[in-house]
Amino acid sequence: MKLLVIGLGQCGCSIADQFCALDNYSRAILNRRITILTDAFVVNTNEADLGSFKHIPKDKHHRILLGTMRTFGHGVGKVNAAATRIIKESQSVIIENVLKSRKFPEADAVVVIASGGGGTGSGTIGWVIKELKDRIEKPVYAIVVLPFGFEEMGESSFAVTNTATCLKVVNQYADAVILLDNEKFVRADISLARNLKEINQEIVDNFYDLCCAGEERKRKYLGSKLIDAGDIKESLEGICAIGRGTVNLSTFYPCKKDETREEGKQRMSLATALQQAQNNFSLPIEIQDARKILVLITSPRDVVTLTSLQEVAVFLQNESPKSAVRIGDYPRRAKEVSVTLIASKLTKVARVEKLYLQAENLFEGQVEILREAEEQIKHLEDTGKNLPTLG
Ligand SMILES: Nc1nc2c(ncn2[C@@H]2O[C@H](COP(=O)(O)OP(=O)(O)OP(=O)(O)O)[C@@H](O)[C@H]2O)c(=O)[nH]1
Ligand SMILES: [Mg+2]
Repeated sequence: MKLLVIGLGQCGCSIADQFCALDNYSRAILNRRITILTDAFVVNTNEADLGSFKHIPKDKHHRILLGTMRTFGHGVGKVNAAATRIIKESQSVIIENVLKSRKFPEADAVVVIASGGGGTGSGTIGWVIKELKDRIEKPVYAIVVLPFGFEEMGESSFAVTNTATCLKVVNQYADAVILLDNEKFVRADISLARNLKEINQEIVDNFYDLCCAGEERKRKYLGSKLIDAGDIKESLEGICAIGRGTVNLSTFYPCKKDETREEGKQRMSLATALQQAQNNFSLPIEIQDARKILVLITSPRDVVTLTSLQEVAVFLQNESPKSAVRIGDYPRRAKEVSVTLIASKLTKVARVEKLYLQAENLFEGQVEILREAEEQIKHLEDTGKNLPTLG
């Protein structure tokens, strides 16, 4: 599956840049030589941010600055409504660049990425997706990043109100919305910058085998149950979570001395990788709330037997009886088993419900906070009213 990627705001742009890094890695002569991106664009209202990416082409068609007349290149300072006003005035700039992209016809889908908590990405992503859906026939998927817990504190958290209002629009227009919860992956022992870098790498790496599997041209690497763009498109719907687990096979692999023992070890590795994939879901979810599941097992060819495929399918079907499960294999990796798992069309998402309710309370509280602030400021000014005025 080949993607065209658009990053909006700082977070969206950083993840789009990471997608470009993954594409470079995948295309490398010493690696798979598979292209997974047709093009990548970054968009921001902040000029300085646009200069900071390593892998996105450096021209102004790929690094798009919006709203200069309103922000003078300094961003919207977390006010997502201001970003929405800007995108409504200038969104065709993005679409025109996308449509002019040389390999656009080869893209199977467009992926638009932003954080919910910021201003630019959060305020623009819904409207960019709407315009794309109006103008192109390809599926348009969103990746929306949910805030860290510490950003949700206080009675005026932009992160909460921005994320909630962003999700409301994105859910309405995107073919599927993959949520990535920063809070789920936060590590207290490392810097914020390193946290963000690792989280971005983690989310993007989820797409590596998934996108490569259907683009593989060498017969020896074709799965017996191939997962290609069609399966992925059928599997992605509504709110989704994605996760991946990887387990190293024994260094003695492929030791054939004791085949039964070896097979036992391989099945154990597969079970562990599957469990890890569930633990690594980009969002806290209950898998029984999914209505569609996609699972791709990447491993050396002889590791995945028909029995082990069946075992994985039966396990997931039992865990999530109402889901349509699609399963595939990709005989590519050496000495490791990797499981990529997508839980899609989620019917309950506690994290999103909580954000919506929290945002509603904050919006209600805002009116009172503003009224009280004005009253107190007025009181402060009144206290000094008898002082002489300078000049
Ligand atoms: N995972 C991840 N989260 C990020 C990254 N950068 C920022 N965030 C999160 O995104 C939110 C802030 O959004 P930004 O993308 O910085 O904001 P923006 O869209 O540029 O909007 P403005 O700066 O307000 O114009 C916060 O919740 C951050 O925790 C990143 O590189 N990776
Ligand atoms: Mg910014």
